[in-house]
Amino acid sequence: MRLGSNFLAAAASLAVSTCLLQASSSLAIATITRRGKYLYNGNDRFYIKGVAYQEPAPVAAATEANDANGGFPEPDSFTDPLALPEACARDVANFRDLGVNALRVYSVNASLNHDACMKTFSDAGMYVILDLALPLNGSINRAEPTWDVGLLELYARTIDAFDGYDNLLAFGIANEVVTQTSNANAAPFIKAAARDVKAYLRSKGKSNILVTYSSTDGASGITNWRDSLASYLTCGSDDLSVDLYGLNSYAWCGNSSFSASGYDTLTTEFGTLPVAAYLSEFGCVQGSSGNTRPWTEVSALFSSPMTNTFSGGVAFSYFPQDYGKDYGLVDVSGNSVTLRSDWNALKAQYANVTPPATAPSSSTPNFPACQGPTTNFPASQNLPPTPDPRLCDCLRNSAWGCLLNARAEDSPQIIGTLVGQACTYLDQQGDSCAPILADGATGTYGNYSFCSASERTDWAMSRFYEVTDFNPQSCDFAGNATAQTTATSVSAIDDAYSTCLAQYPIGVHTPVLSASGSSSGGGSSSGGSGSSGGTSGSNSGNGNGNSGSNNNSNSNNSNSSGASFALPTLVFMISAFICGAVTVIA
Ligand SMILES: *[C@@H]1O[C@H](CO)[C@@H](O)[C@H](O)[C@H]1NC(C)=O
Ligand SMILES: *[C@@H]1O[C@H](CO)[C@@H](O)[C@H](O)[C@H]1NC(C)=O
Ligand SMILES: *[C@@H]1O[C@H](CO)[C@@H](O)[C@H](O)[C@H]1NC(C)=O
Ligand SMILES: *[C@@H]1O[C@H](CO)[C@@H](O)[C@H](O)[C@H]1NC(C)=O
Ligand SMILES: *[C@@H]1O[C@H](CO)[C@@H](O)[C@H](O)[C@H]1NC(C)=O
Ligand SMILES: *[C@@H]1O[C@H](CO)[C@@H](O)[C@H](O)[C@H]1NC(C)=O
Ligand SMILES: CC(=O)N[C@H]1CO[C@H](CO)[C@@H](O)[C@@H]1O
Repeated sequence: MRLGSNFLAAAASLAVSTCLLQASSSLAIATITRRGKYLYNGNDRFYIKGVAYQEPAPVAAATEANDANGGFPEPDSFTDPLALPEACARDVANFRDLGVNALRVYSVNASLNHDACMKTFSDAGMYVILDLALPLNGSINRAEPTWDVGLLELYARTIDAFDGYDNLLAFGIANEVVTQTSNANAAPFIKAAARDVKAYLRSKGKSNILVTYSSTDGASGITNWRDSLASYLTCGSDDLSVDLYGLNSYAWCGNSSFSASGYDTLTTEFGTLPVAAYLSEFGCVQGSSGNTRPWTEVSALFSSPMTNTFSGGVAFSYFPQDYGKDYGLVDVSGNSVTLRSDWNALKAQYANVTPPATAPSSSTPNFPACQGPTTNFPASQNLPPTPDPRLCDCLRNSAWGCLLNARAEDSPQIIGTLVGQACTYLDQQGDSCAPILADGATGTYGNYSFCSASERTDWAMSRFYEVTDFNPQSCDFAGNATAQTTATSVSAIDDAYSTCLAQYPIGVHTPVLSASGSSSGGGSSSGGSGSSGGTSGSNSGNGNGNSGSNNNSNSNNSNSSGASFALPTLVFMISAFICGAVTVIA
């Protein structure tokens, strides 16, 4: 277990930290830091030599609306690979054989125990790059993007569960959310997530953990969205930028070359990024199976000039897939794992690389000023505020007079339908749902747009109830809602809004979770007036993907991960970490 120098500075952290009680007899794994464009282990550059590690879940059916939004077929469930100690023990021997130093994991369940797997991998010198999003409504929905209290609390719970592990290299805030110009309006929400996750990690004294985003690949050049997104998520200042920019790239197929694959252009274009970059997935499959991949991109990726821009990559994927192209490096039958023929090719390529240990120049680039929006990348530079569950709780308790019943609250479908209905009714009254709508293209964020999907529905129903003079029938919604005994007059409601907004001003701040540790959830809802059918986001799918997505509405969406930057390390090896130390210091 290592403690960074900033550990003692842990400011008031409201989260309960994970307790790691096992004494570690082995040498602690080194802390990796970012300085400028590069990652370091001490004074030597560090390269991610990774493999993706998540058993695929079945893909949910695609919808037309989803297709229209540039998404991918994605699973709607997941298996947490870091909560299966026997599988981790089985696989670590293979990872040693392959010569990797990092695993990319797409979805975990924060309430399970991860001590055994994380220690198994740490002892083997392997870092984990962990995406925070989950399938379905656990990720930023590219079709109806928000950065809301539900996602914030989901991410924070996962951070709390993992930030004590010494081999946790990076947290991913989203994977492949933006996939084309038409959903570039999701970018402000991704960047706000990076900003808030970084602030949260800082508040916990964990700013050594990197924050990363993984983008799908796209056409090159500033007139396309690929480079614009990379610039967008790394401009402005360190506080706003991801630390590690991931690109899922399948451009090098078979025995391609640096120039034929377009990696030459990529290396030049991403060369201007002020932070570290890596290929968060690579391993093009031609035909239906990955079995014949020569993995010749590895030698290019780990040598100059690519090393001037990139710090390694993650081969996709350990586990086989039973849909689409099969990117698996192994076959699994029951508990037994068989290596496929391209395993040896990847192993030989990984064994052969000797990337430069020193950086090409000692200069640390400044964060460039942000530019845009542009026609090809219509994302506002105005970011949404930090979701504040305390404000939403306060309003729910005192200002909103018509609330969803418990059963409706648990159903993303009902929530989606009802918010659509309520917004239509409000439109008919000459009112509007603007306070719960967020628009990343114009940079307009309603005051309550960061509340959870169910709370946004509560707002809409309550507003309708209010503008129809508290007519009991206005708060029925086919038996899905109940009028409250508070907030029964316009003046009481106005007072409650004033009080809550004064107590919890809307803006950018270190995230604070709700006292209960979990917001009243709710799938993401459609929110738009007149629209119906709620849903929410999905998750990581990369076109071959691993993480989840959502089925009942328009998503085609994905998620990702995040990380923060590095401090020069002061590593203390401590044989036992006293559970609760973080909380005590806080
Ligand atoms: C997803 O949608 C399809 C078609 O609309 C449906 O058949 C399927 O049951 C849905 N899956 C889930 C998990 O809701
Ligand atoms: C996480 O695991 C708990 C305990 O097994 C389970 O109740 C919960 O549904 C799981 N959450 C997710 C998102 O899978
Ligand atoms: C790549 O080149 C090697 C060596 O020339 C050859 O054996 C292999 O078949 C080629 N693979 C592909 C996919 O073209
Ligand atoms: C709640 O709303 C849904 C969706 O509009 C509707 O199907 C259902 O009948 C309503 N009432 C109850 C009690 O579920
Ligand atoms: C939004 O909240 C701010 C305070 O943070 C307040 O000044 C403003 O009037 C609110 N806007 C609306 C439309 O309620
Ligand atoms: C997803 O929806 C469920 C059901 O409404 C809710 O309990 C959960 O909190 C939501 N998750 C997020 C991250 O918003
Ligand atoms: C479910 C799904 O894959 N949908 C689509 C998402 O968008 C891309 C690009 O428009 C389509 O090719 C996918 O079929």
